[in-house]
Amino acid sequence: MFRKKRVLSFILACIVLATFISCGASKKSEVTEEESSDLIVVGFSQPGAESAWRVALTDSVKEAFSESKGYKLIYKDGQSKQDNQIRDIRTFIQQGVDYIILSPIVETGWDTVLSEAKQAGIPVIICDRNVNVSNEALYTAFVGSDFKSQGEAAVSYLEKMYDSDGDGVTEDLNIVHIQGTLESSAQLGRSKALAKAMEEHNNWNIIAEDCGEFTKAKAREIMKNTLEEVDASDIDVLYCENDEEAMGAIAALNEAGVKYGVGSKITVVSFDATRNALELCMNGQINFVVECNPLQGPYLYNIVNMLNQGKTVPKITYVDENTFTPDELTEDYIQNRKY
Ligand code: GZL
Repeated sequence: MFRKKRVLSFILACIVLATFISCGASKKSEVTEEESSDLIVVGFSQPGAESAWRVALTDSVKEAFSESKGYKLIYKDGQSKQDNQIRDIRTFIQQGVDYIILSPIVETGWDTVLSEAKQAGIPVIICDRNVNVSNEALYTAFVGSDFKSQGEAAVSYLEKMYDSDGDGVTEDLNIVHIQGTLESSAQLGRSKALAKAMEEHNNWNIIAEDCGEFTKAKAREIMKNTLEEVDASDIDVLYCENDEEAMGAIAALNEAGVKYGVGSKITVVSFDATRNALELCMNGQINFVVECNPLQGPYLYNIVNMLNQGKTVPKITYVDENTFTPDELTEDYIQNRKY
């Protein structure tokens, strides 16, 4: 009898405990739901995660729009497909987010979905790469890079490097050009600058050109194929439109035992300035790096904050960027960088 009583009171104690815990939990979710309804919801559509640079941008935006700052960020990776990004933006519209941040994989093809966001009264901020739309009012603001001047920085480096007597006439140049995702602003700006230089320097020749999709693997393949078609001793410049591509091409040059970088025939130029690439630059494997700043979170945060306060925001905000050569770099400097 006594034993039966003890089992019953034990079961009772368990029931009481379980009820108490679930009350606590629902109290917790109640609070969170309450809190989350006060949070400003931002939908963030990224083209993909193709590079260390892209990951740094994602982290920067996640850090800027944290719940502790009153925001709820819904992050979507478009898996390198525009259709996925368009689908993700439509989902944000259905979810009734307060703002949409879009890093567009390519420049065109956004008019329709941006009109839908506008009709829904949701401000869209374009970040990193730009859009080319029929009506600029389809988006509220752009935060990102000036890719044309990035390309021009690389070209003027080559002009200085190959115009040793400063008479404006450079030596003959054979260039291997590994492009980024075609029709993306980054590719268009970096390629256009080189194309313009080709017109101005009729002794500059592009001896190989292909699209590396901003990835290491694709660039390595392109460089490997190029070395099968072109004699390495005929290459003067390797113009890679991001660090991943430069590192891929360098891997192929290493495999082929071809020398490159400072003190050798092949000058390597890259874009982004991620830590790994700056290491390669510091030790002379990459001659010149044009920075593309992925720490765009704080810039975007300022824009959204101003919009929250009903303030007018600048249509275009270019992020701060730099260029690097080996002698300008130290291990300390590189290790202290966020990306
Ligand atoms: C540039 C950005 C590019 C980077 C690449 O702003 O869009 O995409 O240069 C990345 O690393 O893939």
